Amino acid sequence: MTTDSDVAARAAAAFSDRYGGKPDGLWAAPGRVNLIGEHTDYNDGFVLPFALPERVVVAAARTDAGWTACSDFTTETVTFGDVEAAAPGAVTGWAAYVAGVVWALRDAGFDVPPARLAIASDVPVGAGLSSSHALECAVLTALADLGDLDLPIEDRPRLVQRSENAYVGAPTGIMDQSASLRCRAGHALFLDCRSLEVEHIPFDVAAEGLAVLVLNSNAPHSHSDGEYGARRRSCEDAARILGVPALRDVPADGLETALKQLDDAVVRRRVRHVVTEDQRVLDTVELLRSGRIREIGPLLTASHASMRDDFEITVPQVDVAVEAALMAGAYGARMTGGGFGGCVLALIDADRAEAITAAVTSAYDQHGFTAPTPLVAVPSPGATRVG
Ligand code: GAF
Repeated sequence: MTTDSDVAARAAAAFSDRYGGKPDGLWAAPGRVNLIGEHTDYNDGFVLPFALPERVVVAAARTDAGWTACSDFTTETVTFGDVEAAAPGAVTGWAAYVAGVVWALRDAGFDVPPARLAIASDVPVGAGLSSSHALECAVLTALADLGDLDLPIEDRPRLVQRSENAYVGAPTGIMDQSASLRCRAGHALFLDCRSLEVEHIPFDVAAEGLAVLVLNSNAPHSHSDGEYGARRRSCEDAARILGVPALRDVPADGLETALKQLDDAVVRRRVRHVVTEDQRVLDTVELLRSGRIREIGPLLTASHASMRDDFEITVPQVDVAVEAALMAGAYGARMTGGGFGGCVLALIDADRAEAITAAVTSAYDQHGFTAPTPLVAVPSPGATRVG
């Protein structure tokens, strides 16, 4: 068996430690950064994420009955059988992400193989880089292979979303699973969240002397689940009032007319964010298709302003990071992910990563914030077998 990274080696070692022997295989799924298109996925709109090199790796082997999972970040080993796998919510904590995938597969009629799983990860947790979706996608990929399930790649994101929505209980959209499962190295994933059609858009920043710097604001996520659900309900209510299936159906040039039909100023702001953000994704894709990477900078920054002022999902830490990165020469910067903390991304000249990190760190220092944690995000492949 070959392993292609420390994380894979850790997963294999965790398997041997807890269960003895060797796994049947190793499967990896990455975290993601969303280049642009925030809170548009559950509005049937457009998103443009790319996968990170940071991954969850699952070492797995078939067994006789039930499912057992352990992870190298906890001493806990969780076992569940048919009963728990049939009852959303029966398994809680980190293992819910494993049980949820088993449940979603079985609920869709698949004969899921009983298995032992050992998990390792280097996706930062709680940073808005989709560590939990990476775990679910790695588990799904492992179980699909182990059971030789006839499960086309296009159908996999919806199953992971069902696991997340109905078993784990988080009302998330379809972006993160699609990114983790379907991204390609050197490309961003242009996803139409209604049709689920994808286009792999070349995004070779290094070839242009550029980099995407990701700074974890280390801001604690507060009430993020409740706020996320509230934003989602507000968008769905607005679509109902406007008489459209989803906010995606409000065209950018019909925005002013739509806003006049909405009495509530807060709802008007939410709608303006979603409609303008969809258009920014389309504009970004157009620029990338013609190789004009630097020119997407202002769209990234406009996306941030829209999240800050209209969708109201930023916190001071991310606003300060965006401002400081721009002052230090970034072409554009924005918060990425669900919001209320998490990470900021900045499109920068590759040789400016240290200088821009230092500028943001110094601004954080002045505000009394905990220093940000940097990583340079390289567009990487989606979920795959790695050993
Ligand atoms: C979270 C969700 F999981 C995604 O579905 C998406 O809505 C995102 O927030 C905001 O764009 O990552």
